[in-house]
Amino acid sequence: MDQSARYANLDLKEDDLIKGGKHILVAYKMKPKEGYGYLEAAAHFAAESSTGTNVEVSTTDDFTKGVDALVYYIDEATEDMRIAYPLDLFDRNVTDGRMMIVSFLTLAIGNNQGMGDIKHAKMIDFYVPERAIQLFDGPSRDISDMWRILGRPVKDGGYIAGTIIKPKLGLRPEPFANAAYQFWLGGDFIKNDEPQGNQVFCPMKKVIPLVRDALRRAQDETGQAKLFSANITADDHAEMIARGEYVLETFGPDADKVAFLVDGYVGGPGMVTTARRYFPQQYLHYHRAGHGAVTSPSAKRGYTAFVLSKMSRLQGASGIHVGTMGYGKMEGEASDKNIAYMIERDECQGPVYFQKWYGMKPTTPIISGGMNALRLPGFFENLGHGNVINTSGGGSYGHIDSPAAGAISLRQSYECWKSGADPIEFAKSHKEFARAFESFPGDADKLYPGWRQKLGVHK
Ligand code: CAP
Ligand code: MG
Repeated sequence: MDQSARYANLDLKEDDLIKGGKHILVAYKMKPKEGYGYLEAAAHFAAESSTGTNVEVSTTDDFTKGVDALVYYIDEATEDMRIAYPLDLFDRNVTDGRMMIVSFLTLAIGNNQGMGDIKHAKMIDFYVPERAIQLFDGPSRDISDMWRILGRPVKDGGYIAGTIIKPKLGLRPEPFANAAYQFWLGGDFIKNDEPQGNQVFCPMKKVIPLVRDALRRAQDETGQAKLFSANITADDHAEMIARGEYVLETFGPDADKVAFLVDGYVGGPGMVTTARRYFPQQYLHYHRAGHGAVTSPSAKRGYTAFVLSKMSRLQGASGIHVGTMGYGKMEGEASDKNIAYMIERDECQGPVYFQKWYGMKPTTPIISGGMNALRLPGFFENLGHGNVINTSGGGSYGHIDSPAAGAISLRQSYECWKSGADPIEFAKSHKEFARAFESFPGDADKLYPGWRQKLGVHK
């Protein structure tokens, strides 16, 4: 059944829809299956994503038609399809009338992902009108809170040197806390790795008091504040709260130094919102493990990493992993810097839509995945600033001298880039940075050819 007379209106102008402020606009790359017309498939897609199904139903009335999603732009050659979703389509909380990402996803990337006449469809951007921005939680804490705790300027406070406790799993409580202490002697921020929580060989109630003690000792020794991002991921809302409360209680007077990490992609929006609403005083660290299943450029379905990140700001993530833009070990490219700009700025041009955030707090780009002191200068150069949290697990615990030296090498790397120095020259007067070359010789050979000779390393 061709539903394009009802679910498509190609005369609608995007500018007018934006000025009207009554729609969420969504841009997809969509391809119908063989034998289906583009507009017909697009209209069916909009129907299934809003008020319709594959047949007319007798219960539809005139009001229903007022909340139809409408295809307003198509370009078959480029597979571009854009749909306007009336704001009233989206579910609101009973408790406080607010909007929720789960409802947005259920419509905009719901049943349409499995339709028989659609070969594939992937969301590449979306536009949120001012009214909807007002109705999402947004972050309650942001990087300025971290900078303040660290005693840095709250604007442009710069690079936060972080790590992930490694090995990923398999440390018992004492070695775990010791690994934390070692890094904190030189660095600022440590997170649990995404699967670390309450394993039988490292129970939370054994390890967290030791981590708290390590933090206190490192603070005493260095005279600097230290930060810990504790993983409170769990299926159960009550379990998450129990974990969070336990960590805060254990950290006591240092509880302001605690962030909460949630595996927000596998856990879903409910998990993110549990952390955002129940612990609004804590920095909310969104780890996106699993996202590649839908965001990878090789996946023609789902949504992009850009879309995931943009949604996370609406949900209230204080920070989210945004990859390393091709400089680390995970998939990504230099142009992914636009993901960082979209979540940290008050207005930004996305792949399709220009988005204003109307003062919503920023979400910090968290840079992670195969990073080390040698890879960072190029990364900063591409991004154009260093106001990020970087977690380098291998890059810290893989430093040949110590985790503290690894941490210091990261900070030196930022200082090197910031001062515009040549990394090899800088290494001559910065020991930990210099030793990073010997720690990661494969990277050194690739990024700084001739480094051995220039630094006098002959091993
Ligand atoms: C990095 C990491 C992070 C990834 C996630 C890991 O460790 O802890 O989870 O960065 O990817 O387990 O691989 P290393 P992304 O520093 O040792 O590589 O940040 O892209 O979401
Ligand atoms: Mg990890």
